[in-house]
Amino acid sequence: MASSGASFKSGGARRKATKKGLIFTVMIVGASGCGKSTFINTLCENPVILRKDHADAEKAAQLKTVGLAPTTVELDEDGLKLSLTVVDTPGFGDNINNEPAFEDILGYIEHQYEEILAQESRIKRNPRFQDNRVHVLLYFIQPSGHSLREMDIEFMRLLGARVNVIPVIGKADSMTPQELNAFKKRIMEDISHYKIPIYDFPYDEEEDDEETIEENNELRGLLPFSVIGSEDEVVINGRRVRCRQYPWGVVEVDNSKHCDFSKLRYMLLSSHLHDLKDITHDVLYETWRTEKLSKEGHQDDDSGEEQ
Ligand SMILES: Nc1nc2c(ncn2[C@@H]2O[C@H](COP(=O)(O)OP(=O)(O)O)[C@@H](O)[C@H]2O)c(=O)[nH]1
Ligand SMILES: [Mg+2]
Repeated sequence: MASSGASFKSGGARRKATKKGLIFTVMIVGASGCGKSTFINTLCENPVILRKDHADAEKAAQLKTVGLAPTTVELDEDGLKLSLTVVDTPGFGDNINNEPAFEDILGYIEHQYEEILAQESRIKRNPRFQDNRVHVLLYFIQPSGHSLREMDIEFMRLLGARVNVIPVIGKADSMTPQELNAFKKRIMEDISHYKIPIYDFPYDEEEDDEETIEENNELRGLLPFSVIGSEDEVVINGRRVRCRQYPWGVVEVDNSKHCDFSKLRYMLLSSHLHDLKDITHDVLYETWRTEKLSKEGHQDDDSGEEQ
């Protein structure tokens, strides 16, 4: 599968939010120190994740292994209640052999699918059952200026078959705009060369309206999103802005001239939230389910269904 559900329609206001609000889960993966925890706090607009440098020694020692740490925050996005769960993966990529970390993360994602399958097969549904499927995985690429590392390629290839993967360049303020553009271009060349299945804002030329097509093309053109994280605010011209301060000036998190953070946040939590959820259910979960049941030797009576 080159792209997660290229035949899938995007957008579309089909679903009503429940009383509890919409449920959405994001997983953050990438090397230590590339700004994941800071990004999560910036995304949630709350210090939900204790950063390494703030944490006590015990916590830091714990961070040396891959921990899968889900945190849920309730957000209000333009009047829409959103229950956002962010799964941090501290310790990823810190070992010489990262296969166990890949397995842990894949295991976590597939475990949520197992739970759904078990729930679907019950005669009486559990009313308190919570769908914990991961709707999108943000893969942080270090701002090295080179290209993808072997580990990045392997990881995204493996996980892209199970979850919507969106590549992101962390700490984008460590590169000049020219360096950043060249780096983005090289990464996309690698992604296409190695046929890495990422979420690339799929649309249907025939079914989708012009506006959707244009928006998706624009977002696709930004891939991989460059992000800057910060928990600090300063007042500039009477406006409170989240930024990183340097002796030569400030870089603003929400300024689209400085990085793609605001566009990424809007797309995740607003414009493409339903599309990411739909692809998770209709394509990724469905593929996993079919593979699993065929492996176990289940057969439909009316087999003849073609994929
Ligand atoms: N220059 C720069 N530094 C950052 C950025 N985000 C985080 N940092 C710093 O990088 C270090 C590691 O960040 P952290 O969020 O703990 O990374 P994690 O290990 O991936 O969770 C901290 O000192 C942060 O203050 C960023 O966007 N730009
Ligand atoms: Mg961290």
